[in-house]
Amino acid sequence: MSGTAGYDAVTIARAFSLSGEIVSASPYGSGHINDTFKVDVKPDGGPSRYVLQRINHNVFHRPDELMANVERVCAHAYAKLKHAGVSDADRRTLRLIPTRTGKAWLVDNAGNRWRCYHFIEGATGHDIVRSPKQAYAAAKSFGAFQALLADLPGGRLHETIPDFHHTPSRFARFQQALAKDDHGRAALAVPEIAFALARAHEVSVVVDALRDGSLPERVTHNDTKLNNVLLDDVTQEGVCVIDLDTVMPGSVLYDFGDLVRTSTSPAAEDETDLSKVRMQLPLFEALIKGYLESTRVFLTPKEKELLPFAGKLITFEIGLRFLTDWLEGDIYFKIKRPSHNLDRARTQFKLVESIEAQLPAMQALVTSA
Ligand code: ADP
Ligand code: GN1
Ligand code: MG
Repeated sequence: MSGTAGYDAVTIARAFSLSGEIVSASPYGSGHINDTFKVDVKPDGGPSRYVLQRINHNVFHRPDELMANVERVCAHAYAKLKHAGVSDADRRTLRLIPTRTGKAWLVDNAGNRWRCYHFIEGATGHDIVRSPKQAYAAAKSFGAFQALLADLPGGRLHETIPDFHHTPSRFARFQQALAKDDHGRAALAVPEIAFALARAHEVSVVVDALRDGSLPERVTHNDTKLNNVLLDDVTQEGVCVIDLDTVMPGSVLYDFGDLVRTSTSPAAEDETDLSKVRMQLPLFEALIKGYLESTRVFLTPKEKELLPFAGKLITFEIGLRFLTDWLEGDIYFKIKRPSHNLDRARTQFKLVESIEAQLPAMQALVTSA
């Protein structure tokens, strides 16, 4: 089963400790991985809505480890915000709603794993960046999230998807998919494949540096696209970082890079008019300003220096993943049309080109920041 249609979300929601009688549950958001529902309840002195999610177990093979991570991350972030006297800590971090039997998550009769979060009110995740103010706010929030988790106790987090940002492994998988060409699609993507193959030499910069210790491993979010931080509807300030499934050990560079990918172009991730796709320098400048505001205290000189390159690297990596998924027959990302993954790959590669053309200017901005 794929998509949200086949699930009885109301029945599932009844198993969680919600504040009142459930009125409805409807598909929500634009994520590519999990099935998300907004659950409305008749409030009985408590909240009037919640977020219910089915964890995609084809993508996350160890939901138990994933949920152990999420519980630790939420608890630590909430406790720190409370301790710091943040007045609206309830809105600043995700909080899990337990099941009626006190569990953090639920397994249904078909083996699906479900969890429930409180709903962050008055804030929105944006698919397309609208202003430098939004870019600044998103980068500041993800930087603050990294700072918040720098002292997470309890040892290393589980790797919920092994080698998630191991760009050379992503490249190898692309090469395998290309060699097999199981769906006979390679002939339809000749320029995109050539574009990818021409950039093989750059894919290992970050993983090599992590391995030789010249870049530090930190607790990172790993999926920092713009719509994974909710911005206040009135002030546009960052309110809450969401989508915690890939919080695990990694490099801050992939986090910053994904902000460049998703918060500097005026076009959607799947825009088919490629003339609209470009990296806009004022938005990059806003990202740098917001990100350094939260991370300046801990970022090493090498991390800082690689921030522009990180934007290029992850945009290439995600483009490669879309292209691979297309070659493999669309088995990973949710799609809404047959060419969706190829369209997404084209958009990413166009953005890579735009970043490549502006790397010196981006580097100059970082140096002077
Ligand atoms: P996916 O992994 O599929 O991207 P997300 O966890 O990002 O799933 O959730 C999908 C969408 O649901 C988000 O982009 C956001 O719009 C919305 N959402 C998720 N959690 C909350 C929450 N606690 N409060 C309000 N909206 C939320
Ligand atoms: C997925 O879950 P979502 O939609 O926030 C993907 C990211 C990709 C992104 C591309 C677990 O993110 O890695 O960058 O799509 N998440 C996973 O939009 O694979
Ligand atoms: Mg998401």
